[in-house]
Amino acid sequence: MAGPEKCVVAVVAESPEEAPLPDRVEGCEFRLISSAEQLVADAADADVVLSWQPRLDWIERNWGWSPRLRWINAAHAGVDHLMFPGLVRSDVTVTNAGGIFNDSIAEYVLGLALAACADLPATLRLQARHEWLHRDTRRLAGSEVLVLGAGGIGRAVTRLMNAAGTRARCLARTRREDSEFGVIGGIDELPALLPSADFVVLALPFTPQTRHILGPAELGLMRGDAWLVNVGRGALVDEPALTGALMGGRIGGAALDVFETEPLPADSPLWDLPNVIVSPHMSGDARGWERAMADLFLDQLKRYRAGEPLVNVVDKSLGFVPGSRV
Ligand code: OXD
Repeated sequence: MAGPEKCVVAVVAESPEEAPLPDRVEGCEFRLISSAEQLVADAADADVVLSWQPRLDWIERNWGWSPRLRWINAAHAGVDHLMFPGLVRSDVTVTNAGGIFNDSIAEYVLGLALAACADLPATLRLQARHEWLHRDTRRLAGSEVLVLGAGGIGRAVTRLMNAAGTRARCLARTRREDSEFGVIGGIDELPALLPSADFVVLALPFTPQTRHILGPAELGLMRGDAWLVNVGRGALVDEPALTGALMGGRIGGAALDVFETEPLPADSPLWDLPNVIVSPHMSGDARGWERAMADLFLDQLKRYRAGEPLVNVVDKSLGFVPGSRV
């Protein structure tokens, strides 16, 4: 993909401070776009969009606003918010933020699993009430962990969980040999594997095929003391079925960083369940992520301008970067 002589980059962000880009890059002009109207008015000649904020509504609603558009770079791991028919059918390239969040998310998942083992949510509640109540805890080492998703994030989670002494295995669309893990299981093995898992971690891209991959039947196969950790997308799990399983004590608990509706509505019962940890879609956002994201984009921009292949290219027919290890 050869970049044009002069390259206009529409940076879809709330403020200039949000995306730490340099003031100028030779041959490129950055334009901050912070409203749908501005996209049309100020970026009608944009060659590239850096979608720092996932404003699908602006981009889809105004699709075709720039006849020069060649490439959209999402500052996110998941690009489900961009997979609307007009863009999927077009020859505009989409890239994601592959690699930026892997290790932060892996550490976050490890932290959540350890918090569940230490019964930390109950300890914090008891502490707030000045109550001294001894309980036994649970070891993480030796636990069986199923990680759904074998992209960069799923792989980093599996690696770190194994380093912490768990027996973690990664599952993907289809079973295959893997040079690092020996074998990556297929999602169709879930019914056989769920009944013995201590932890189930969702790190899949959200696509029509992965929607509600954990539904009532799968949740019903989980152990009464198993925990679900979701760092993928809320709709990977049937949220009402999950809420029912948690309320009925049919699974041990859930650490949820993503939800079908975000922000999680104030009246969601998930907020108040004692066996649920709710966090606001922050599992990958360890300090410094913005700098790493900007550096990745600038590197991609250099490739684009030099006519070199971009990395992290999304297969729009799948909705994710296939075969990604980063
Ligand atoms: C995501 C992200 O895709 O925050 O969830 O990057």
